[in-house]
Amino acid sequence: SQTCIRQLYSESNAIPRILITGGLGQLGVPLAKRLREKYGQENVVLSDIARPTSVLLKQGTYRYADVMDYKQVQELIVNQQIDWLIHLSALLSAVGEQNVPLAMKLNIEGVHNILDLARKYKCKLFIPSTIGAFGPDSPRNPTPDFCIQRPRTIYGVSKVHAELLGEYYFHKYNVDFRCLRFPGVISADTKPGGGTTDYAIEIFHDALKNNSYECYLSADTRLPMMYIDDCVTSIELFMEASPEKLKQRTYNVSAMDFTPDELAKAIRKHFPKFKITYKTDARQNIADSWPEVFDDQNARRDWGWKQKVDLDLLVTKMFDFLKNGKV
Ligand code: AKB
Repeated sequence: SQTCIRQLYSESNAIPRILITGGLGQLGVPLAKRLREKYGQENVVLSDIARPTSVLLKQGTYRYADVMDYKQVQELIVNQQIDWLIHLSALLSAVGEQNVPLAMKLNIEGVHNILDLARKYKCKLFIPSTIGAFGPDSPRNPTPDFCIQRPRTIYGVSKVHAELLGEYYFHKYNVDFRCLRFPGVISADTKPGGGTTDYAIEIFHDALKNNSYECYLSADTRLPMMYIDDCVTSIELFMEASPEKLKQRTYNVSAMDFTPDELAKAIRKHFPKFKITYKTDARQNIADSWPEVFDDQNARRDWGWKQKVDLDLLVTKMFDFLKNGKV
């Protein structure tokens, strides 16, 4: 049970105190929930620059923290006795292209601050990367962990920067840096955050509301994807993996891949009259430069990554949540 796990951790004196930055985006809230169940509500601090809902405030500690403000995050790490930093703050691919200066500040300077603080306070550090860290010169089907990376978005460039700098801090300063490259992550409880893979979330909302969806990617645009629960599990497993297991510090993880046409077919099993139409925009160019199928065999081999949710189960879970407010 969770109590036993907590007891075990406290007996070995290793229960971590965790700070999550950018915690009010798509990943932070479900991740905090999972980590609080495991390590205790009092050991996970969620932070962001937005105002939290009162429901969220009841779930545990929330602090204002702007990752571009070094001293503010430093103060939080010191006062809260933080051992693990989970750095989720970032502008995603589509919104990043609309505000490159902000993306550079947040995604690059923010990472510099966090890396330096992880070094100074000997924190274990997790920074997510993405399929967007690859580009038109990368092999797309499948895309392995190690290959050419020449992304064409500021988001992708900043994520390659984070991967390389994190690995540099690991080799140079022994910072326990860990990084997973995520595919499009699909969840029902937060609004899509300005990514290229957002269609795979919006489609469920529109299917319920209008029984139709106009997709900004073409019917045959294949992209790797993952359900939020699997994403959270991958972070949990990876952060807990003993260092000897890690043969590298940055791993691809994936769960499935599909096209808008295939997703629409899976939705029609629930709503036979569901209609999808297509009107591509600038996000098509981004998707065309990204992996179609993600090769995550190293994560599976080294630390036991395995997804639970496939396309059909994903569709069922999304509709269950959106219709009944539960998974
Ligand atoms: C995006 O589309 O920008 C993100 C991602 C794949 O990293 N969801």
